[in-house]
Amino acid sequence: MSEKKLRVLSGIQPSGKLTIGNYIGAMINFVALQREYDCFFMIADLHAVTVPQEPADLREQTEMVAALYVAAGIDPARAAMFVQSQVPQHAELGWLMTTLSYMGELERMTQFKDKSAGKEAVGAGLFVYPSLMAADILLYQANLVPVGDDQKQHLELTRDLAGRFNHRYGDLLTIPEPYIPKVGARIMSLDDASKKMSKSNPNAGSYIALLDEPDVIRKKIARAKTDLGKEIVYDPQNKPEISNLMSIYAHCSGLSLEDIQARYEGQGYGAFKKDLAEHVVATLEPLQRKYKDIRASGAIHDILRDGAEKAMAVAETTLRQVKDLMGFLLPRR
Ligand code: ATP
Ligand code: LTN
Repeated sequence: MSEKKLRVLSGIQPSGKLTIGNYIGAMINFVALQREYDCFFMIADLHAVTVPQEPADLREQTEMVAALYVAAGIDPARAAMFVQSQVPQHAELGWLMTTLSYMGELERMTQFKDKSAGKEAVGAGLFVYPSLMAADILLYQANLVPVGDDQKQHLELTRDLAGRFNHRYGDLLTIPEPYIPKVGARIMSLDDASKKMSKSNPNAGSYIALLDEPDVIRKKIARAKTDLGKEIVYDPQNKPEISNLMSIYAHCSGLSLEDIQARYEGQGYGAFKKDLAEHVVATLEPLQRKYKDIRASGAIHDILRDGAEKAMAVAETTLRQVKDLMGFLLPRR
């Protein structure tokens, strides 16, 4: 019996060097889901330009994210990998979703509040970012969206917009569910565990980039902030810094938080940090090797071309149905 596979869509912005937070919060799940779902993984370049990007950097970072997808284990034969701006239906449905969005609900988005705080000139793109993200998801009629915890609110808005569309114009759009990891959905900054680790943080010491050299990783972990005291216990409330390092440890070693706690009983932060650095280095080493091979092969361009073609076929079908229901005059075929 061949049942239709459920759909998955997600994306990462090429707005800097991908971090271990992107990896643990999102990419590991992309790789896990591709076996059972019909997957679309996007490089969200139209989202990245909601804050200024140097053109040469944007191009380089776009290729970098694509190669990291493959290096992390995304199989282009199973999952469509594509660049958002190469599938123009995103921009078009993005506009339609903007017209369906309310100012009030966009004003409540914490990502907008964080990214616009203290800025003199705030780009309008940053404000309507969630409407474009809704379009990304709804174009593919995605059932599941693997993301880190910080995107939960955007997913809620996507669900509201899909419901609003269906109510107003007819039942067309699939209401998506977020898919958020139980541990590691929110990896925090190494210099401040009250902020999420972010690739656009100007302090490179605050994140571990997936392509950081082993010695850089060792240094960053050695300098990572720790809490008062010296016990290795998982207690995000009272020991946020060490708890964050423990979740990274758990992901890179395969050990549970309890195992880690038991292993370092009676030992200080020094021994723990040394071992943590080696686990992170060992996790990233094969990924970095694969990354270099892929970049050197130049294969990424063909992969992205095929991915965009596959994505466009699905996206165009939905866009046409949306426009028809909304009353746009469609060209005769
Ligand atoms: P930026 O800081 O430039 O806004 P970012 O590092 O938050 O970017 P995104 O491209 O916005 O990265 O996010 C890609 C995916 O990685 C999303 O699913 C997001 O939830 C996830 N993610 C990002 N940072 C973390 C983190 N610190 N912990 C867990 N998941 C994360
Ligand atoms: N806003 C996301 C990136 C993103 C995305 C998407 C994620 C853009 N479009 C669609 C999931 C589905 C972020 O991680 N900041």
